[in-house]
Amino acid sequence: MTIMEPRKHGSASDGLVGGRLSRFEGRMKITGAATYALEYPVEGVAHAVLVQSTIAAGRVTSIDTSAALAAPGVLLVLTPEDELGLMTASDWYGNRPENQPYFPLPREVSYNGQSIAAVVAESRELAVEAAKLLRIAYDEAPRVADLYDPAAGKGKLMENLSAGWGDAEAALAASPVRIEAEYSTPREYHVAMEPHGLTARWDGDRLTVWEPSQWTHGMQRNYAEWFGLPLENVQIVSPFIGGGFGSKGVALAYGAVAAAAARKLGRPVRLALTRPQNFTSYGGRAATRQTIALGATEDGVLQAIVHRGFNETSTYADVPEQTGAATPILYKVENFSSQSRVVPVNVVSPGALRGPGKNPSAFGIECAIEELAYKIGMDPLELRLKNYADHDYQSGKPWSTRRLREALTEGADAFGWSKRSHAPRSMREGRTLIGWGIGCGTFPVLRAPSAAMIRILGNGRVEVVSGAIDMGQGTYTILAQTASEAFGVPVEQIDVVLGDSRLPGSAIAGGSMLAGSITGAVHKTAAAARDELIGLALNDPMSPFRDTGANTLTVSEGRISVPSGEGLSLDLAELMAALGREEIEVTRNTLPDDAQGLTDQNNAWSSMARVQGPTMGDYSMHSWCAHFAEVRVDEDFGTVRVSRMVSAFDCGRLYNPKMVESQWRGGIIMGIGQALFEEGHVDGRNGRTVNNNVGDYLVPTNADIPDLQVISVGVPDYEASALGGKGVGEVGIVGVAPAIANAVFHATGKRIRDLPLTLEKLI
Ligand code: MCN
Ligand code: MOS
Repeated sequence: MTIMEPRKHGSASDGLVGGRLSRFEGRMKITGAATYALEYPVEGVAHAVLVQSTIAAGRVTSIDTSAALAAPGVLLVLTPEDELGLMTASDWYGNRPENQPYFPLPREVSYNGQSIAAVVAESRELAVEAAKLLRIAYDEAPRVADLYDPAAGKGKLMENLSAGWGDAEAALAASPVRIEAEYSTPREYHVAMEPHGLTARWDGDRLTVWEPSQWTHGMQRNYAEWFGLPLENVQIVSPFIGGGFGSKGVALAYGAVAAAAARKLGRPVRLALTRPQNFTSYGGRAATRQTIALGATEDGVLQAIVHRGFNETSTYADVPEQTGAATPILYKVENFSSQSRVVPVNVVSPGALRGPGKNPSAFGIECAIEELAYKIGMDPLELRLKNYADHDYQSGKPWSTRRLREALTEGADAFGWSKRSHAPRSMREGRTLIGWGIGCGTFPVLRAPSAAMIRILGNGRVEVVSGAIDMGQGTYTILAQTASEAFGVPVEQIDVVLGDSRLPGSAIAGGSMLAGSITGAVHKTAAAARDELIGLALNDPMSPFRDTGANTLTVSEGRISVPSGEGLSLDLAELMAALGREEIEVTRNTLPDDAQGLTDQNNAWSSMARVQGPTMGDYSMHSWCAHFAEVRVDEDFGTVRVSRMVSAFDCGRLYNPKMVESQWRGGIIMGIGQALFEEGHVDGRNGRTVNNNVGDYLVPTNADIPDLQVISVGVPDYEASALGGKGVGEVGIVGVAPAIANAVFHATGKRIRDLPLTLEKLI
């Protein structure tokens, strides 16, 4: 458990909700003072390394472990032969198959790079050396390489992800103007700075896991179910995380291997994935293909959208990357049809990567809408405004708040869009072609229950305590601000304790739902703690306020006072001393009244079962954005530089605009990477990810990133969350790639429909 003490920057109001308080764990992270999962000093720790399959499909027929076992310092070798005694855990929604054993090192090989063995030794180096001595024999089977492999077929229709209204096919056929094209995105990876790994230690039948986690309570459940333990016997410790981007939301096979090895050995085990293993031990964003057909009138009124999407998935799980997620809600359209299919190929199961679904979906529809604009000779901004959706045509519900019009118009003003000349290749400086493009983005508001604890200590400090996590997005900081405001205590007097599954339950830091959820819980708890303190001050026989005759008190700037301002006033430490109290502890949660009895045990926050989607209520609730991109393309070499971006967002109220601007910029930077560089290359001979390292899998560097201007056009949305904010963490990436692809078309006249926009596609 790490206690974070906020330090104040700038003005006094910076410490309240809406203030620009700086991330107070940032300094610890960049100076090395923050302890990451693999750095915990754990006595007697042994080191495990994974051995991964070199074929993409088939079976392990034998593993000769004799040489490895005889190597110096080797303690244990695990192979598919070993019965680890694990059971399959629940899925995200808390559904658990009965009596289904779990094999984290399976004999059946479903992809190249699948873990099939592990070697544990006294040091990591000894384990690495011994692992090379394993003799593995396979029975290889034919593999399906990717979405384009003829053997892949058309996949499986995901009925629940398909949508339709009106008569899209007929309306399309009757439309005077039509466009139809296929858009595709490659395999993309999270590449969080901190690689995955863990340290696992058993104390009798209690398991402690130091592992970076976006969801301590969810992962606690994973481990408990694998090992058949009561939830309270498992502790996940994760106070600092070097980025997750969706990859650290669930416990993964390597975690089961490390914990099982620790149990077998009776010794703590540390397992650090190599960077290449981070490309196959969990999945990134699935490759997608989608066709979009738009029908419109000659003056640009959309008549129909027909969307057909495919994404690759593994051969053992149907994981959707929903290319039809943004398509139905960005524009007003009376006739709509969308179908999504998953296509099994020999790859690790894809995962959630910042803006799952919405991201590739926006790439399709936002490119298509500009293709339509050029076809009818209309400004793409005007076309978007002309087809503005006044409500959600999919659910039929009104928007809670939707300031996408403001995002488009204010973004356009800040960008100088009116100076654009419409024709492709019409803006240049010498041999540099200049292009401008727009991409809109959206991300749903997800709501989940959370709990929090407030502790008032004898020394007058106030602790905010939650099992929620901070992977860099600012949870520590906004919770200090929330408690400061609700309690009436300056932010410097508040400590925030996060990142441990023993602490009160919290929503996942995923789906951009944590901030709205956990600020609601802390706000409620801090207000309750303040009321409890006032109650004690008024009623406790030892309280000096008993003599004042006051029937109410105020708490402000950390002082509790009679309201007149002239009577008795004590600071928290003085009051706690007078009351003879060491500590006052208040816990609350945001479960509805009829569900207050729920706990971890029955899925209050350790599964997604109680997460509410964007239309589970009277309104349709989403964050929105509009990106304006300027690119410069070298006419001779085809190199693309993003030279300027302006992005305007509606994310409701901002709890901390400084954090939010960083979140938006972070998303935009990832979007620039997606547009220009990112692509998992697979060796056609064996299905291996070739560029499985940060040297070859290109992500943007500082030199690739221009000035990024971000603008907030949101208004508080109290349908979306208790404090009026909508999700921030993911919407920033959504719409960036199409804005850049559209700008590249404007610059060059070449329409590239498959990401990334590399130079060989342009020359
Ligand atoms: N915030 C705010 N006002 C709001 C909403 C959010 O001030 N109305 C700020 C807060 O600082 C909050 C942050 O934005 O901590 C993100 O809030 P939210 O949108 O609720 O997202 P989560 O806290 O649930 O974080 C997860 C989200 C996701 S899903 C991915 S993926 C992602 C992202 O956050 N991964 C990240 N941002 C990341 N940022 C960093 N540094 N590292 C990652 O791995
Ligand atoms: Mo974010 S991809 O939902 O962790």
